[in-house]
Amino acid sequence: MADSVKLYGTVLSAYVSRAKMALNLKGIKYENIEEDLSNKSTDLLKYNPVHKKVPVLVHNGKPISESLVIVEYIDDAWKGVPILPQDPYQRAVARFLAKFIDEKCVPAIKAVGTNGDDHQAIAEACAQLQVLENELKVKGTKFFGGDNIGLVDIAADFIAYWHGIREEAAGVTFFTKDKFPKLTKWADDFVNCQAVKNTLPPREQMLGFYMKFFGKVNGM
Ligand SMILES: N[C@@H](CCC(=O)N[C@@H](CS)C(=O)NCC(=O)O)C(=O)O
Repeated sequence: MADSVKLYGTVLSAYVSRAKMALNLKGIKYENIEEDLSNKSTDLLKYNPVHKKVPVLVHNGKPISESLVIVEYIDDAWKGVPILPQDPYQRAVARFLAKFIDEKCVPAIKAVGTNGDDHQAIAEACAQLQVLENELKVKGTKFFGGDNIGLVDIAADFIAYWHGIREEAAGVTFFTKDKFPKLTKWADDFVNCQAVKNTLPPREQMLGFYMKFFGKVNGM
């Protein structure tokens, strides 16, 4: 019997796109179920009762939550292009960086434009982005995963696509080619990958969301 693969998500979410990228890399067909987060479905609440968040992947009736756990699950459950390195040490390094992105880097970036002291917030965000810039410099590869995208690239999807649109809406720019030559080049290459392109929300829709978020749009 064919596998049943369902993904509960929302189109604007960078977390959900991570799961879609991993599914694309493995060439897995899946049913995309769009959730209304202001009125969560009984399925979502049943499948992710702890966090009640998307994405949730349901594989043959079994739910998996948390985007990075989902990406690793997809890599374990399906053959094909590997998403994590095979070497145990390199796997640990990839997991470390993915965790760093979620716990330090992206929160620092998201603090820009929302906190009072932007100067301080920008300095902190740049310090965290510099860690990734240095990582690419030392590796000397196109992607964090080498020649092809892997766990760290997928984990950093927000930096590659969402962040630039957020900067435009907030009217604050610090992720520039001058400051981050490797990371900005990586971002361009990443969003142009076949497995990534069709998982990204339409730019105008995303911009509209952030304009509203930053209070730049009246009556929305
Ligand atoms: N750590 C989670 C974060 C997922 C997350 O924050 N999802 C958001 C959408 S972008 C959500 O479902 N929010 C609903 C809520 O907070 O009630 C992951 O990596 O999957």
